[in-house]
Amino acid sequence: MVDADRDRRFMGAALAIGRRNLGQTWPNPAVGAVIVRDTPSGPLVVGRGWTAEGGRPHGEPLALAEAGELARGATCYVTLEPCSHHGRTRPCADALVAAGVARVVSAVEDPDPRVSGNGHARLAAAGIAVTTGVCAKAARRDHAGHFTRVLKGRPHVQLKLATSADGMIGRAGAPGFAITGETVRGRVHLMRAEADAIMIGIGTALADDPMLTCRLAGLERRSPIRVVVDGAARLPLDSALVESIGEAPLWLVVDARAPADRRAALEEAGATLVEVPRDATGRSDLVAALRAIAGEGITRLMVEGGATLARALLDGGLVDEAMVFSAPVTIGAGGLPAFATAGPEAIEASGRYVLAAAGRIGTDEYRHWWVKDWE
Ligand code: AOF
Ligand code: ZN
Repeated sequence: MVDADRDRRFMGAALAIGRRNLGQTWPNPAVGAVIVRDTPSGPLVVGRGWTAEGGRPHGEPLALAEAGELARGATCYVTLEPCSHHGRTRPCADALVAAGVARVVSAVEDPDPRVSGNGHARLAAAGIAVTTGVCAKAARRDHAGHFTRVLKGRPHVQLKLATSADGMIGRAGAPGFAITGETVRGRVHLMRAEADAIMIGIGTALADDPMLTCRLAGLERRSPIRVVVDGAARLPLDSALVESIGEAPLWLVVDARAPADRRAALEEAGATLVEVPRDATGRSDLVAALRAIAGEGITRLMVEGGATLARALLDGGLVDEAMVFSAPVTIGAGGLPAFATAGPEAIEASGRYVLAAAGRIGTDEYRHWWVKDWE
């Protein structure tokens, strides 16, 4: 196998294990590291590590610990530039040097100003052979939360939409009306598990009374933080969201419209209030809301509805990724249109997105869009 093929193959393995803790490492990125030694019978993986829940330890020291002495002279494949700053632990670059690693293959430079090229430079200065940019596009997408938070001061926004054949996302007076099938439901819960937080508008909260937790067997602990844009603090105390606060935190984005007694009651029930200004239309300022949420450490935000919030985020150029499921059903009279004024074709028509993947999940089709910035 030529070296470039081999590098891509092991970086693929590092990317796959790095994704294991997506949604669990905020405010840090979910990084994967694989340590590979040459043996007479071919390359052998001697250590694997991925960023731990809560963001520490980082991936590299965990992989080095597993490799032990076998790391000496080996190659480390890592999905993000090893850090060079002194946090609570020593920099990963220094740990790689101390372990005697001969070569480091890294996917992409870390945009964090504390690192940003210094990690690679530190390795090279210690005589380690450094190759960068292997599988960079895949790594940028996996670390889109980290990149967007560091570079834009807001979380990466992933919009999830499920529409009927006639472009509806629900039926008036039918709360929680399921458009897509059971297999898509599983995929959506997996997307929830890989998000740091999940956001909906108060209209959807009132109409559907959703819980927004991940209810896949074994992944219940991976429920994201639930965020409701609820400017006037209207969420009822007996809503499923408030009643399930013990399972996953609930944050409410409120503005000056929110009455003091409602704020106090919701806080008393365990919700966290995030106060933002109102925008020109009198609604909660979404840019400010995203900035505040990123300030709390959220890097990956999934948005599950409804049409008003989806439209506002799309119009604001704030959607980075969109997963659109379409079901072969027709809603007809009483249907709620996907974007209040337009269908998911608005994503395609905007010209801002590329189709990253499309296919079928169970009875439904999906189209997965990514903003062009990540090309
Ligand atoms: C790595 N490997 O697995 C991760 C990295 O607050 P600290 O000290 O944990 O540092 C957080 C920063 O470290 C974060 O902003 C990002 O730049 C980097 N994350 N780096 O070498 C890892 N998760
Ligand atoms: Zn590190």
